Amino acid sequence: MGQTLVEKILSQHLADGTLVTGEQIGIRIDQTLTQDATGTTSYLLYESMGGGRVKTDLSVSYVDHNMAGFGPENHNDHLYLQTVAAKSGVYHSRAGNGICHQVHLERFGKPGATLLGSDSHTPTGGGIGMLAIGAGGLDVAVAMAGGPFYLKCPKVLGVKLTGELNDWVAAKDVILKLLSILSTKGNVGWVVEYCGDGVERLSVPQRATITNMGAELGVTTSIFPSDEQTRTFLAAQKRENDYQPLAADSDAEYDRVIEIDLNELEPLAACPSSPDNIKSIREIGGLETRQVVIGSCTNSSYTDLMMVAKVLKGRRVNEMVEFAIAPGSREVLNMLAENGALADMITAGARVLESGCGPCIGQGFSPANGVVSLRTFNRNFAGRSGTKGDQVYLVSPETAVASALTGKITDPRDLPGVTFPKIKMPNKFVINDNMIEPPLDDAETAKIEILRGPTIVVPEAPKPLPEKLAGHVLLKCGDKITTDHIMPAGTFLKLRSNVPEYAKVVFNCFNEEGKPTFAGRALALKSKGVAGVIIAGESYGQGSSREHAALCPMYLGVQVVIAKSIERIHKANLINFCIVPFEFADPADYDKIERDDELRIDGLLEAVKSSDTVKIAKTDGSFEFVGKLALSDRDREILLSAGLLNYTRKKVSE
Ligand code: MIC
Ligand code: SF4
Repeated sequence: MGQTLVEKILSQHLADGTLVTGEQIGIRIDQTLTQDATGTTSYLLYESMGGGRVKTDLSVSYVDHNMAGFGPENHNDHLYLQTVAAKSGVYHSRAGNGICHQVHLERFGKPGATLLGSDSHTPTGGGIGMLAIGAGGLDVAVAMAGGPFYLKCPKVLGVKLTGELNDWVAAKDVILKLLSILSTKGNVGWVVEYCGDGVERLSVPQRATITNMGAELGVTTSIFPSDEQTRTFLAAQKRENDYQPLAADSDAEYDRVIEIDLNELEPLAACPSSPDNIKSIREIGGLETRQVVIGSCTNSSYTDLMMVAKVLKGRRVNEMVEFAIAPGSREVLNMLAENGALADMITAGARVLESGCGPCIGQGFSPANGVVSLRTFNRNFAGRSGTKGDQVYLVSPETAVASALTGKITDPRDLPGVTFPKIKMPNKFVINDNMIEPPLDDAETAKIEILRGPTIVVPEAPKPLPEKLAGHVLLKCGDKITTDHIMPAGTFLKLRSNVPEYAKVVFNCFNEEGKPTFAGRALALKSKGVAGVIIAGESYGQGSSREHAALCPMYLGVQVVIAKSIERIHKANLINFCIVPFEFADPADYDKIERDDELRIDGLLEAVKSSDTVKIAKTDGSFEFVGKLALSDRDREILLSAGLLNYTRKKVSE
């Protein structure tokens, strides 16, 4: 039997274990990326491991999330990241150079290579045929130090694309369609591999939109073959040497196959407030909108924005709509500026934002109360925009620009008098890497002094697990709790390098005015030696890779999470910071535990050592249930070593 592309890349990179579905494997990581909001912790932990020159082929540190600079925190982070990158042999892409995933695709991505990134949208690199995986910053630090990355050998879902997209139907509609089929939960342990003749007619930026938002499925990653489209893109980036053709064998067998006929797709939207709440634009058309934003790592490529500029040329944005465009990279912005497209956008009434994450992570442009905001982004979790009760719809750039002109959610096919502007991939991109600082030679590296502003605080190490745990249920939450619920971004994002400060807003969305906060209650218990416990429903920890969603609760004394199910990256982060991730053996037991219950786990340490289950009891003796531990041997060792940092130090000294 032939191999899938995923199997081929995994077997070429296998460093530990055997390629048997569901078994734990370690793979060699060729490239890493970090961004500023996760990068400072990642590099602080990398330094704690001993630092030195990275052992990967290539590592890049990007600044793209925290750029507004209200107060000194952001700039302190940038200076730390730039100097620690120089000290570690890491490329540094400066603030303003663009969003990590877009720039990495343009300047560094390489078919067939593995990429580990401290950002959940790292799978964008799958658009160029990389096996690109999102992880916590500590996992990325280990990879920079030359350690393998551990994951469960995935099941491979073949998504067979046939036909061709019709005018005004976009790559975004492909991934929205897939989200409508698979939803955001229940896909842990899968990788999506695209195949079928429809693939040939999708450009690299279109493929990257699809693999990018594949993160919302909760899969490990998504990947496209590397073919003529890939070669053309790399050649236009003056990187043809990085090209190699790659595809699954013709007789490869997938664990499941889904077929999507591109011809049958229509413009879609993810409605508030989940990326899998999909409706067709025809269904929701006519709804008034007051804000439209085009950008983010999902939809801000040159071809996307040229299409937008052509539609806007000679027209005017609806007077009731605030309309913004954030180009994905400086390369894109430069090209739009040079060919006049930028002027067309500005003339039409667009506000041009800098190349970065911006509104996608609540850094400004929050919508007014009660209005519909249309965005080309990948996430619309409640409140992520910075407005409580927000109504964010995720759409393609085609739908976004059409709606910006009419002031109503508009199917772009219904836009009167506008023919679809087909944008060709340029033969040559305008390349200018002068905002990327390359690694230095050893003599220059030795002279670098790492700059650490006072807002950069080395995170506290986790405490070893107790033999028996006396715990208190600090919070009971429902299904699909995202890491944005656990650790809000927006105005708090600038606190990422300062755990004691950032921890104050853990689960802020559940805090009630005039009542003690989650953090306050947790710290009070911690001071009495009582462990914090979180009870959750399905798909706990969806979304971002932010390890702060484990690190900050750990700082507050949380030692156990008991959920119906936990998402992949978050579960790894919990283990890395020595929080034990239990699942309910019987999901019905979830209903029998309430906030403020006292729980005992007498056999905690023994269970972590060697058992797949443990008894958990209410301290008053009224109820007992079974917690399931789905852990690899390595996970157990990490927990027993009080977290990944200690575990790695131990391994290095051995
Ligand atoms: C996001 O899109 O949620 C982020 C912000 O890029 C995160 C990373 C972070 O929280 O810093 C992600 O996707 O992993
Ligand atoms: Fe940035 Fe948004 Fe992409 Fe996250 S999803 S990397 S915040 S643009």
